[in-house]
Amino acid sequence: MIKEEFLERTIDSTARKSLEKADQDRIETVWDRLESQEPQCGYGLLGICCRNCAMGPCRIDPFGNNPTRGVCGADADTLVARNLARMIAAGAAAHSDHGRDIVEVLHLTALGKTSGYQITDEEKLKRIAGEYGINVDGRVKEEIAKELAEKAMDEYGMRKNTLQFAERAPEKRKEIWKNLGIWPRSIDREIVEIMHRTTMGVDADFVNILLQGLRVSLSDGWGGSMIATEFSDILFGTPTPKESFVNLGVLKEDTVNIIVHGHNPLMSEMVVDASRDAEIIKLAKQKGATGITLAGICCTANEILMRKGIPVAGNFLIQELAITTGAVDAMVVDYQCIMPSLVPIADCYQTKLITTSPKAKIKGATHIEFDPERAYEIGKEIVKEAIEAYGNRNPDRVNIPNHPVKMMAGFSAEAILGALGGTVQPLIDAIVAGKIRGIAAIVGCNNPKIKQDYGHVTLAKRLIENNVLVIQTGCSAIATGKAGLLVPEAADQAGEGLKEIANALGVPPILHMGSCVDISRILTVAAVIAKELNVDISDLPVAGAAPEWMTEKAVAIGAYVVASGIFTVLGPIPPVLGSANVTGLLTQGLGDVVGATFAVEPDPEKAAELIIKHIDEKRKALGLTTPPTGAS
Ligand code: BF8
Repeated sequence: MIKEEFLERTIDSTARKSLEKADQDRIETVWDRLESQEPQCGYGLLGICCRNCAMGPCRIDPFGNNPTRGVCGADADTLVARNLARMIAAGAAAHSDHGRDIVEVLHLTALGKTSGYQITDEEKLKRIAGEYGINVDGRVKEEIAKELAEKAMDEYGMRKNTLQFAERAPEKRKEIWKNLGIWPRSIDREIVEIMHRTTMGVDADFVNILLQGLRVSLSDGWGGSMIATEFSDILFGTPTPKESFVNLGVLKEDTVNIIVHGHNPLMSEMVVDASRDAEIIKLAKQKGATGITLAGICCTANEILMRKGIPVAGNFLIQELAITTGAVDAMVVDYQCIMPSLVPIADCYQTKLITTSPKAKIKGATHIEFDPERAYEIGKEIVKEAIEAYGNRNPDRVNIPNHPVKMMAGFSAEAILGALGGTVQPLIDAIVAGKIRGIAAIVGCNNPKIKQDYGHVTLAKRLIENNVLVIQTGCSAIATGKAGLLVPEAADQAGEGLKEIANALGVPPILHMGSCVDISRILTVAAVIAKELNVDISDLPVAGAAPEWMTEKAVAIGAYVVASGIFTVLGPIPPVLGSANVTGLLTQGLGDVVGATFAVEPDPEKAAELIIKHIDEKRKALGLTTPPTGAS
């Protein structure tokens, strides 16, 4: 019998079993630490505290009593807007710096200065180069890649003054951005400008601050994230549909088990290749293992799942529990969403925790630094460390829960278009006919404040039952994968119309489109559909949701999705309620400005209703009749 409190923490059966084991082994987890933080700071939750100068820290009374202003005189509106803008900037920085690393490696690869990398998708290289106005005729791929990478590098600086991929948006959307003065000029510039504007004594107009927040978010969605996605496809291949498995059951008792965790595929791709190296596999067998199992956690998992079909051990809240299985010989991390708590847990189970990025060291972990010039050799070194650690594994402490669940992933924009015969018209026809009521993107994290995966899975189920095609990325996609919804057979749980379309195409009713930077793939598809219909993105029967969001990256994503014209429902409340003006702008005012707003709805059942209502309103405005609700 699993303890009631563990049933409340997660709906993932493998996580529940691992929580039991963690408890028996006296391992402290993220849920325990959340409890020890409660009650959390009310000022922080409302966004009305400021540490931006040494006259503070300041806070503002949420009930309108004194203090109503910080020492400098900033009021609640300014504080909340500043704090939110800094969250957006931090999130955009994370995605965009990931993109920068990809651009650098593409550049070095073009110069012949890397080991293990190659230009895998030459067709895509030429297509993207064409978008950037680069002549591709009669040139070798390395020459084109070098010029393309250099043009992208310019987009991080201040000479070019525009972002190429923003041109993908429909004309009406581009006009909105230009008229509002939020067309992104560069990636780094917008982020730096937020830091400038929100330092002591600069921008104190909450509307002005938030507009810059939208601009920085656009430089992420249509800039850094889109570059990360498209340039990764050039290096590692554009994803195509493939089958794999998910949950902690992908680990095996008799193999060397390696988990890659983090976001950037540069290192994890090399670990994948090294783990398939015949000489390395031989070494593992010499140590008594039957082979090497590689699995992923978080978004680097999604990257190598999408392109290589590598199985997924779990999403964000699984990282600690994976180690408590006692079966992980090495966990290899790059950056983002990596809990420092992994160090003491890894120590308990003789797991090698290996950090690889100079940007993300953790005290107590083994650091093997990523270097693109020796990337493949480093990949082999890492796998050898895992093989060594396998020899130290204590079989008495191993407990791998359950059986893995089958899943399908790999739905890049190109793969979706390919499945539809090269054009979005069949998708549009299905929407017009009401077989597909609309499209909802469910994305984002796990958050221990919410029962793990419950928000994602419940919302996805309700939407597909109502013929809403669901597209997903990030930890959200892993959640529905674990729940068995990312297989074609799950179409049986969809409404009749969606079921018919999914069955005809042989795809699940929920399409896994990749990692969080791959939300840019969703923007690309939305832009293609809007252009085809000669409308704006905000006219489409489309919505977004982040039912369990947690990181600053998710705030940046929410901002660019709304700024792109897509209504978005958040589960957890962002720290904005300390300002009625900011809250009003985000939930209502933005509608008049960018044609979309945020809503907050922690209950996924109600969130589904909000999304369906929104989709039906958009359908009506397009002159499409609303199909009967429900059910298969
Ligand atoms: O970039 S969904 S917990 S892993 S932040 Fe992190 Fe959130 Fe997961 Fe991916 Ni995205």
